[in-house]
Amino acid sequence: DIKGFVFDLDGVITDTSVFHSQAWHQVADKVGAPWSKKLEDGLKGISRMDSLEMILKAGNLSDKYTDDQKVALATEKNTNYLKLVDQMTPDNILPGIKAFLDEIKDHGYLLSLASASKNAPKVLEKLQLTDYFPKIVDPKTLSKGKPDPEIYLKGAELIKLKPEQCIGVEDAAAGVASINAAGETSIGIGDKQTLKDADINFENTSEMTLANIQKQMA
Ligand code: B16
Ligand code: MG
Repeated sequence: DIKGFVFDLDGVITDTSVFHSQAWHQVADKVGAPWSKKLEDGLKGISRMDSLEMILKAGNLSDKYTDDQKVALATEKNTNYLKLVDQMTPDNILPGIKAFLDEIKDHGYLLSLASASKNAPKVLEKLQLTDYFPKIVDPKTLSKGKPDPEIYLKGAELIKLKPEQCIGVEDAAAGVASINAAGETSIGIGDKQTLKDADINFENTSEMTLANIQKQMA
């Protein structure tokens, strides 16, 4: 029986995936790496330094920068990203998410957050959702990022549930792979083709209700 939900943040609870993309696009332009929809999608759920590596690789530029220069580029991206985060309000919560969080809380499900983002607590604060997530996986404690199962396994552990008692919710292919490898039920939000490995798919967040989930699990 399902007893809890492990949530991704960027692209599921809020539209920050657009901000991440915008800030990375600036870095790609700066270093002269080609930007594409495929690269943009591939960066979703991927840690900050791994994201930078993917961008540099796309432009065959990995060897052109020292480690210090790479850290500087990633820091610049984060500074630009945080400027966008600073302007966020609860209006940036994606449609239906607040209602869904209330619905699952009312039904006694447990909740945790499995975001790769080191900025997750700050984003939750901006959205005024901090109280919904007393349990947050600290990405600094991870040895491997998504698609490795570690982050979703920790999300379940934090709420003292077995993976098979949890549903993971994701907008990224790497995240769905992580949920599946952890042995949880996966919900993919967004393009069905990109998220074809998800057990349950919703085109957008407003479709995510307990009734719709039960329909798809039956
Ligand atoms: P930061 P999620 C991920 O968050 C984002 O999707 C990804 O684009 C970002 O690079 C990563 O967090 C790290 O974020 O630079 O803020 O630590 O989708 O796992 O909630
Ligand atoms: Mg995401």
